[in-house]
Amino acid sequence: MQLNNVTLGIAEWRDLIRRVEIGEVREPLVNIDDSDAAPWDAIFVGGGAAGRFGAAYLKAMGGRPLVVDRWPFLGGSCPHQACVPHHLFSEAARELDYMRWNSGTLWFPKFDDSTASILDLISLFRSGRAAAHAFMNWQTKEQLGVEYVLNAEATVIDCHTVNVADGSYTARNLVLATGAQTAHPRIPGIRKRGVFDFASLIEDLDYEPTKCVIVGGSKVAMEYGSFFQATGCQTTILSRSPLMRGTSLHHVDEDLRIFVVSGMRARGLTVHEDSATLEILGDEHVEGVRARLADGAEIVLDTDFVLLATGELPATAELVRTLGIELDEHGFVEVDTQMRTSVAGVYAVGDLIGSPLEMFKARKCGMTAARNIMGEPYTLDLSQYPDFLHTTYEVTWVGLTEQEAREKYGEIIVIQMPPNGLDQPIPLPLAEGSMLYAFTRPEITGYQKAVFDARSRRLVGAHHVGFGAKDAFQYLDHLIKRGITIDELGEMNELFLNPEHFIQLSRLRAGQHALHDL
Ligand code: FAD
Ligand code: KPC
Ligand code: COM
Repeated sequence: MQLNNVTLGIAEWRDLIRRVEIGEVREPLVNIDDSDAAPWDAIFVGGGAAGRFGAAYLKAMGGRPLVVDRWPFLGGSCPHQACVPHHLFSEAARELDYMRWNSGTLWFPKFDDSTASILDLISLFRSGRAAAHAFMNWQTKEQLGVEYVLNAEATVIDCHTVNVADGSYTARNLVLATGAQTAHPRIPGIRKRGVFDFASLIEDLDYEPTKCVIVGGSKVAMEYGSFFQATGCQTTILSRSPLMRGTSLHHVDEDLRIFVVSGMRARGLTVHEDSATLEILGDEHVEGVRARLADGAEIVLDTDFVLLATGELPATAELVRTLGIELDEHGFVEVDTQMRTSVAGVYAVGDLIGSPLEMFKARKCGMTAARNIMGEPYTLDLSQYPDFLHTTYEVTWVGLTEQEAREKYGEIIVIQMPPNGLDQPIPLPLAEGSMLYAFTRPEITGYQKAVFDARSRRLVGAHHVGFGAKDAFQYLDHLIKRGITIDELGEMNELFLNPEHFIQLSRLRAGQHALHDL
């Protein structure tokens, strides 16, 4: 279906995507300007965050990109199965937590979790996600002027050629951007009905789970587990390593970790760290999970719902076979800091190249590939970035942990809230999202810590559990890279009451010639 000469509005895109999804439209959705004889500078294989942003950047620089995606929309897994549902679930988890803690007080009704349904929220997401899909297609075509073929599987033939249902395309360069999927562990019984990963959960769940076991300790495990538990679905996490201390998360401060994990337990989640999942039990449908705990004891957990959250891997077999590209030791495509693979003219971007599996990285590697293809050398620096996850809290961090900073700088100072050594819990930190708790349950308002190199007086790490500070960490990351000091922080202007109290707490110490902890 050639769409280049027509302008589809959001409603028309939604309808077209729906027609593809119900099987009414099967052909590729082609947005290519046939009158343009210019060669393609790059074909982006996959139009998720990495491919779409790479193509948009390359186009903005005056190049001609083509994006191919097997789904009938651009944007990839983010609006379809990943970030957007995750944020919907995490917001629900937070709301439910709030309703539960405040149940029967002030104007809050007695909380009844029988009305909180996992299936309802997934159905709500599924029926609404096409709005984001439609916008991605509209923005990419009408505003960004990027050409694409959707609803079309791409097969890479060689380093210049990609076959798509409606023909073959050649370009100066290829940018591989095909993403990653849940790596299914080898556990007997894993194919039973009732065992999901983040993608099949969205696509296939058709019953209300009554109990849940999560295999794995990733961000997805913590985020989805917190949501399931908040709906009243008794949830157990079986994690091979301590949560937030596995290989996938970096720079997690131990005090922050303890606040987060004990907060999950306080809300009724069972977390078995250092455990092994041995078998998924049941006839056709899952009925239980057998596991070995840290102390060696074996247990059987009754459940009708298992979520696999053991991390992700890309599908690379075909790319290795046709192109001979090299993989790293974890199975991701090996690239240099300019996103070049081992094959000349072939770039790889996004989840396909491995950690961190995050949007900023996916989009920025797309941009990096585009700039290098267009002859403007650019290297992607991933040595420091801000990170976050949700439980019923928002958890954010950037830079070094207290321990890492002590090892690196020797002399450091720590400013934290609440401070150490209090004889009873205080309602701090305190800001929007925790004001009611301050007067009812001061111990759950949050936790935060800033770490400074005592000699240079520079901020080297910031850590936060609470609400509303995620945005600040995007900018704190930048300020840390620019070397912001405790003195400069003290000169900033807080919007009191502020979610993270770093500015005013810095001001309480900045007058000291020799800095002390607070
Ligand atoms: P994808 O978005 O997966 O895009 C790959 C594209 O390639 C797809 O559209 C696919 O259809 C297409 N494709 C694959 N093979 C072919 C083929 N042969 N032919 C044609 N097309 C093909 N990150 C954040 O920063 N914030 C979050 O809140 C967040 N939440 C997340 C929640 C969950 C549950 C998960 C799983 C991940 C989350 N992430 C989050 C990570 C984020 O979703 C990914 O890092 C990001 O989507 C990766 O983008 P990508 O373009 O590399 O891959
Ligand atoms: C949630 C959704 O619709 C994805 S849209 C991304 C919007 S933006 O980052 O402003 O380009
Ligand atoms: C956002 C998808 S949901 S993309 O990164 O804008 O393509």
